[in-house]
Amino acid sequence: MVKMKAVLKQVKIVPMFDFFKKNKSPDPAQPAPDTPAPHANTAAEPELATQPSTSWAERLKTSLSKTRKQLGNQLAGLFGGGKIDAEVFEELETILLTSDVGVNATKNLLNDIKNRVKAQNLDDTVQLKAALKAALSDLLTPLQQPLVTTEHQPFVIMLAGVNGAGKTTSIGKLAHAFQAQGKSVLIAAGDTFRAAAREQLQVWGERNNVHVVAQSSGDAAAVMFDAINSAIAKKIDIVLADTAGRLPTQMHLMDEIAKVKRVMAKSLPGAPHEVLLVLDANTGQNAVSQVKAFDDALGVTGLVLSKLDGTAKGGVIAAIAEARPIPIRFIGIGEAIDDLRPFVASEFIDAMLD
Ligand SMILES: Nc1nc2c(ncn2[C@@H]2O[C@H](COP(=O)(O)OP(=O)(O)O)[C@@H](O)[C@H]2O)c(=O)[nH]1
Ligand SMILES: [Mg+2]
Repeated sequence: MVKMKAVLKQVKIVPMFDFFKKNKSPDPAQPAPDTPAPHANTAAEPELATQPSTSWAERLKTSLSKTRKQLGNQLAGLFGGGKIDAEVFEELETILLTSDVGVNATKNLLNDIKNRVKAQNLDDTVQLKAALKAALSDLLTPLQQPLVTTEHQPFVIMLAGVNGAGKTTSIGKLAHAFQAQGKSVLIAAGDTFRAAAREQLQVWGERNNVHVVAQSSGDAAAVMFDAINSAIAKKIDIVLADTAGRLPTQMHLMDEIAKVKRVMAKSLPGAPHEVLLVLDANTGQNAVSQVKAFDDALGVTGLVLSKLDGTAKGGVIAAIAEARPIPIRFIGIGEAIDDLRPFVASEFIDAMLD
């Protein structure tokens, strides 16, 4: 509870339209541009996806400082100059493995780097950093596919994840961002396991002019049904559906969330249009098992990697990309309302390594 309150407090102090720089002062007479477009280099591509603001890049860097210490500093030692030999690769392997990159991603990144060393005739370790960055870029850039919400109205986004992953916080941040783009938002308080969670969302919604559909009955499927029908009637642009946290090992709960998803489709064919899995970066390799389990149960279409601030385990992003290359829609680097942004691979790699 304290957590959502933290977000609530931030609503007052954080500049309202800081989330997507492009929409700092939306003109109601002019339709606001949509969330980042899917294809790079198109006219519709919002500035944020390709031209991250300096301040955000700096904040990302600050947030990833623990990961950078874990990964970047060790690599700086290794890439300090000298002959590239088997020992260097062995040391690189150890650094990647101890930085949560995971066994498979480490193996593939090493192969990729070795190929680059051969193809480009690299002989000094100072040249390895660029090779590693290029290999990481090949792995992560395909996952840079910002969420597009214009194709459906309402566009229904379901959030899933284990307890404490950052679902409700992310919903607050997303509601704020969509509103800043001039979109109407409705929240479905589908975490019916905790009454306090529902009430907190309702209070937050009232203060921020976001309609919150909740039910005291404790039936998440009924909440979704109500929420989607209300969104259709009110011509709402975005529905953000919160769900109760669950462990992938609790099969009955995984079945239940799959049922919640099916009810959405019955209320509105095609819904949910996006199934966002929220992952706490602190969980390291465990995040990989979560992606697999939730994807198998729900068909995850996008990821939110939260809490990158304060964790040394940011390297897990590579392990996730290797295990299930699902688009990383957003990354979260703090509890403030504007601490969630679309994922930009190059920016992320720079923040991890430089
Ligand atoms: N530092 C940090 N904390 C976060 C972030 N996202 C969420 N949190 C915190 O994580 C805790 C759990 O978040 P919550 O949204 O309630 O998780 P839920 O159970 O998945 O709904 C709260 O204390 C949040 O403030 C983030 O990006 N960075
Ligand atoms: Mg929650």
